[in-house]
Amino acid sequence: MDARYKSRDIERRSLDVDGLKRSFLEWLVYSVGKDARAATRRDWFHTVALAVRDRVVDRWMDTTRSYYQEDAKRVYYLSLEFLIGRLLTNSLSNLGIVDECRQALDRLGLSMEDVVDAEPDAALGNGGLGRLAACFLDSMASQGLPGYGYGIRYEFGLFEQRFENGWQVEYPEQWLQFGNPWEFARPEVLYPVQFYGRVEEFRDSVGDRAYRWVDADRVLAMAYDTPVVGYGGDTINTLRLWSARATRDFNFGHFNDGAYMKAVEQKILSENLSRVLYPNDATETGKELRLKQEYFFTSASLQDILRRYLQHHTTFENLPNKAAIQLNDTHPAIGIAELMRLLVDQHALRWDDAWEITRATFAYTNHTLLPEALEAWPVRMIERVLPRHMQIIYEINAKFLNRTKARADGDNARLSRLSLIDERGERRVRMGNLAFLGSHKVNGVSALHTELMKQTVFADFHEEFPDRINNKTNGITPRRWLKQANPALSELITTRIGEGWISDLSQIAALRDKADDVVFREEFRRAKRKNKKRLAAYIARQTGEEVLVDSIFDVQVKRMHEYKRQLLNVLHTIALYNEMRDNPTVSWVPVTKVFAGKAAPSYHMAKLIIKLINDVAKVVNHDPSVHDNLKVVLLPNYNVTAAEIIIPAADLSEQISTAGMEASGTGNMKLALNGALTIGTLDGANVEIREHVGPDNIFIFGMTAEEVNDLRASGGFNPREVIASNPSLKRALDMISTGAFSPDDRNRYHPIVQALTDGGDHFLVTADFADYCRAQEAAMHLYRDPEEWTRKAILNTANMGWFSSDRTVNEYAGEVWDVHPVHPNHDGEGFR
Ligand code: B1H
Repeated sequence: MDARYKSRDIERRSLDVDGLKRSFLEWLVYSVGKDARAATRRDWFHTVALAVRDRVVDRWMDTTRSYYQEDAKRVYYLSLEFLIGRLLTNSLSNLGIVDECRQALDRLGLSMEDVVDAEPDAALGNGGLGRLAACFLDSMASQGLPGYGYGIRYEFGLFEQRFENGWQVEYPEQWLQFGNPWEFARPEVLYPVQFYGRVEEFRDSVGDRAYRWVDADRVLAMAYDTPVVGYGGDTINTLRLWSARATRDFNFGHFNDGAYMKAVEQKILSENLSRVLYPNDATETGKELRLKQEYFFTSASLQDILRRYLQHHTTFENLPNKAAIQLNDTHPAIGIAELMRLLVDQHALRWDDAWEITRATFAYTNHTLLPEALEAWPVRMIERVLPRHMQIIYEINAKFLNRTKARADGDNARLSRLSLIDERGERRVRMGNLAFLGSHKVNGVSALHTELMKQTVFADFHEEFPDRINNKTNGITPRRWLKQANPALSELITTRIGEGWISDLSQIAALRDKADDVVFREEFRRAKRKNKKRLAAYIARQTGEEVLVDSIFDVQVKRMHEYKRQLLNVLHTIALYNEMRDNPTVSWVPVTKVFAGKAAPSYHMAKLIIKLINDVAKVVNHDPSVHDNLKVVLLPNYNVTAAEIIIPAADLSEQISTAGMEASGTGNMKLALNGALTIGTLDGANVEIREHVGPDNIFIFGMTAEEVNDLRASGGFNPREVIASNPSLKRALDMISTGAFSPDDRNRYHPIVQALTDGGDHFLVTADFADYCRAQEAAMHLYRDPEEWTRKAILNTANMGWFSSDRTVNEYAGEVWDVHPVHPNHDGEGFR
């Protein structure tokens, strides 16, 4: 009998309560090796995860087999970050067995929440870029698209943030410490990756010039596979993460004891490659280890992709018809030179054929225009670390510039802007230019961002290749960000409009009518209140602070960055605090300011802003004269798990970046979908959110991207004048600068005050302050009318259907990848 069918007969597959319960007991004893009396919560988590994983593997193999059998075109999403978070509730929910699991645990005397809480949060990413990759994996699997994620299995994820004395302190995030029940180690899937060495020229069999990369160091990339469960459980895709393993080869002539120990030391060090995620969001470090990480996972992924392709094909001309490779920012852009090397040096293709195949296979997504985030590796570094790739990059550049030179009629400035090499100062390789040139499609992540790409960083390339840039506005998965994170609202929605919205979020538009239904409004408010209670309890647990459930939950959760302007929010907080103290008899709308977010460990200004928020919180929260009308909390260690608790509870969503600087934002979408009203600038996807929810249901303020651009072009403005003309701003800033919040160190915030005044206020905090306060007042005024507020909140939820990552992924599939759904054959067995 076929072993596969045999495995299907056993109990591992049963989805009813009894079957689950028996599986749990079996796993606990025989695999976790514990008696029910001795088992810890973590033991139970591992037990349940392993039992759930059992219910996935047959379908996973069916899916993979179907892709092979149909020789389907696959899409490969190459990303240095996958912010997947916890997987237990996600797997159960997508398999449709949350209730069954809860009951099975109940019968064992266990609480589902306790088991779920024992799972570490897989934080293999920094923020939006990494979470987008995770949402895309969910959307591809949920729609039956043959999509693979490729990345690095970091031993340490994004650092754990704690506050000590109000300051951020970083601790290592050891998420793998107790093992990872979701992954399958593949010790046989192993590829060599080389570094350093030199290039040797030789004559090939037909006498042509050829090159080989010799005397290089070698590291092995070993695969770990995590199944990606699509909604409904029909398609189970694969996330393949690479871990660095030392090779066993020693290449020296004399082999004495000392040399042996030295060599082993070197081997051990080579495994550092996959040790830790770089903690920078929208900034780059220029560190050699980072370049090596980028090449390491890109090279292993390309070798794997070619191996899979060659199982069905003997020549390469069909590669673009069978594989689409999406570059998540420039982090894997070295892959363009690597594919050229593999095709030309290892498979003996002609350069021009290899280039055509490469360009037709790759596509590139740009996620930021911030100059400090645009990768540009020193030529000297690439020459040393990847000598053959440097040659290939020169060759690509020479051929490109030769072709454009004729048409550029002597415009040398334009030519030097188009060059892959930045010749100003230390020579560098512009990875964005390489990614653009080596891709057939290049996209931005919101309409505004794509437009600005055309006008700024890629203006010359856009002129050269007018059909290449396209927009793909980001999206979020409704499975994790509504169904799982917000069961109260999800259940309400499903009772009213059915469950179609879960796999087709456009159906949520059916709620529009309900905005005028008093009963529905009451139920919607009840769901929000339940989530606010849950958050209030979480806040009390995390910070010891008690907050009023009936206050406005005004939420700003995202990485700490000057362009995101947490400072603007803090200044408003102080101004509001002053107003409340000045007017104690007014009946104020109570406000709870909720902040959360990590700062890059070397970003001093961002860390100082964290300390300021904590200092302001200390003063405000303990001042009896505001009568609990104002509370400020900064929640530690913002991650996917925290977001799942915070977002469903928000009333007001702060999306207040300086216009033109936030490429898209995705937290803005999660909050609006969960019924928060946005207070925001016309930046990133906020512009499109306004179009969808309607201008009456969003609080827009501040300068537009165009106004910001004009203001900067005209030499900026004088923040001193703005401050002098706005008493409440002046008073707030004076309090910060004279130590009202830092009596122990009155000069602590000098750098912040400096940046906002003599520093020229680059992010236009003072310039937008007055209009921001006006928008805040409008929000507080509206909150006094619960019916009207709820009506607008419902219209937000109802009008966010377009922001599903299913829609985004379908646009990529149709316009960039040309991939189509495959329906795996599960031998006709029903499931759900
Ligand atoms: C985004 C990054 C990023 N843009 C460099 N760029 C990194 C750049 O470690 N690094 O070197 C890490 C991350 N991340 C974000 O992408 C944008 O700021 C958001 O606006 C956008 O929503 C998100 C997804 O497109």
